[in-house]
Amino acid sequence: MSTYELYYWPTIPGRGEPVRLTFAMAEVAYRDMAREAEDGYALLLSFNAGEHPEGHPFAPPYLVIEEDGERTLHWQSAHLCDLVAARHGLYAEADRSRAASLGLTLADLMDEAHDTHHPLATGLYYEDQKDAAQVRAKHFREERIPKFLGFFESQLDDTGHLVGGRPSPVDAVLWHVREGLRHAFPKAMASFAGRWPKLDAMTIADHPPLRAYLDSEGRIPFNEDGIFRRYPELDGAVE
Ligand SMILES: N[C@@H](CCC(=O)N[C@@H](CS)C(=O)NCC(=O)O)C(=O)O
Repeated sequence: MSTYELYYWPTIPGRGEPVRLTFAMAEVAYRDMAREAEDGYALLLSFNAGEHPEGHPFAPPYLVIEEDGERTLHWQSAHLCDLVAARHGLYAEADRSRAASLGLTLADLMDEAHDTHHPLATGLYYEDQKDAAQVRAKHFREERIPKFLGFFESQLDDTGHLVGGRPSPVDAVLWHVREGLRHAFPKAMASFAGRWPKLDAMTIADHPPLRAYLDSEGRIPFNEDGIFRRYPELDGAVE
């Protein structure tokens, strides 16, 4: 019997959300430690500072797995998704490398979405890098969104799935990223309507446990502290 503890910033979906979606698909219970804690930020900061016996990870999300009395520490969001998916049979072993590759590509896309509002440095406020953000966001809207989403459209099979002809966490994360892009760049995404029909048709309705999670309080709405931020000045229609 394993128990899972997820450690991630308590008020944003961020890079914790792919992991939460994977747990939801697996229908596996986990504790969302920073959201349970009285001061979730302090908990994360102490983990970042290497003050926990499990080890000193680089950056959240972190996952602590306890098994047979032994606690092990893991990090890197795409790796955590793969770990949970593989442990709970969410895809066949033969599909694991493809699923992991697609998951890492989605993490790259999330990084680039983040960098539209923080193009110079994560440690600077958005207000201190607004001019560079305008340039970065224009390139993201006009070049990177089409490259990434066109790629994912080409990877969806005729049943609308990315891996093994059945729903997998990689589908859930792609769906989430599509929703995030629609939140952050509504005008740009409206310009692309009809360009990627399989992506547009993606739904989580074929997976009731996922729907239940999305309708629960566990799901944190997109907000302007996270990766997908709606800053109208960074959005615009694409020709
Ligand atoms: N590639 C890592 C990125 C982790 C990351 O950047 N985490 C953010 C929160 S979303 C953070 O707190 N970073 C602190 C830092 O990089 O110093 C992943 O996907 O897990």
